[in-house]
Amino acid sequence: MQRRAMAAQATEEGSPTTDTTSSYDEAAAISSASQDTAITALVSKLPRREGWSQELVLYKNYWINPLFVQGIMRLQTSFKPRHDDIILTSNPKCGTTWMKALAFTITNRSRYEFGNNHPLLSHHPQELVLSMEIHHDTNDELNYLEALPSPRLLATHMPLSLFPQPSSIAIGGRIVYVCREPKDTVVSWWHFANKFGGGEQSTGNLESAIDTFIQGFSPYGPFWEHCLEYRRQSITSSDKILFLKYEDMMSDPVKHVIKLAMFLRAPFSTKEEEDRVPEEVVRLCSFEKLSGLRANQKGETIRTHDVVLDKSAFFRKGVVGDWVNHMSE
Ligand code: PAP
Repeated sequence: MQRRAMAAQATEEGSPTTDTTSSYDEAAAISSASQDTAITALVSKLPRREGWSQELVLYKNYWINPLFVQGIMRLQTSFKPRHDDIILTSNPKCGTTWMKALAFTITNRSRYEFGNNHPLLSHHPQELVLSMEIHHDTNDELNYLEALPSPRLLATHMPLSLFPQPSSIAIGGRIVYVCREPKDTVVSWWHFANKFGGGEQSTGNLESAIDTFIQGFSPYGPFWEHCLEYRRQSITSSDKILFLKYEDMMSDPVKHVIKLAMFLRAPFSTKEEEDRVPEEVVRLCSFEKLSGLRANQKGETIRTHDVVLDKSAFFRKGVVGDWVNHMSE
């Protein structure tokens, strides 16, 4: 509840072609009373595969944790997009935590100064911006999304093709997508999965993880299809989708923070730029700053059901090209 309250407070200011299931249409037709049971039943019929630390099901051509598919189905039946929604998206391990911190800080900078009381100093970025398909277990709990004041700052790993209809961007909302070098992404995932999945015993070695990742079998994979859905749409609708790369952001964070603020309709004024506010945002949200905070080192972030993650698991190295260090493994 604390996460939700915090998020609410903060917001006050190549595509897959083969359809493997008709679950979306079926889910849409289910009455809300029986929705939770029906959704569980639908997900139980999806093709399953083991190989990562978590079992994944194939839903509309994407391999996703079954609990998150349930969340997506609930969104598809119940989510009400708003014209001013901001949705942060990415493949997992591509920079979500960083983007949550940046977007939160930029859009709330008139509300929170960069001093000791800034929420980022006491709250994990994952608590400040909620992941749409992850932080709820039943349809009723989706009501918290409805309760958030506008403009809402939300996040998801959903592919664009799975967005609830009408899609947020169709009615004026905006999406920020972060893409990352897949070799660094799979290395990041593998370390992350080892942490919460019982080590290499359940995850397998890095080589086998890379093999399955390349085959398209990874959480929210296939990786490139996920990226390309957003990339293509960002080219035709650049006012609705901002497509960023983790490596570009790392090489010139200030430039990208200015660009991000512009896209989020919260541009920095000349005075703010003179006062080096963009640099302040970069500093506050940097890996070095965030990973060193007690709020991000101690304790657990409860995701959903019995999956519990250490807060520190979201901060490992935060560098470009770490895959090179794993080539001999
Ligand atoms: P998620 O998909 O589970 O939300 P996400 O935040 O997208 O995870 O990715 C985590 C990666 O971002 C980690 O990369 P690494 O394993 O290669 O180190 C993490 O270290 C990195 N990361 C977290 N915060 C920052 C930050 N402020 N700046 C740069 N990279 C960061």
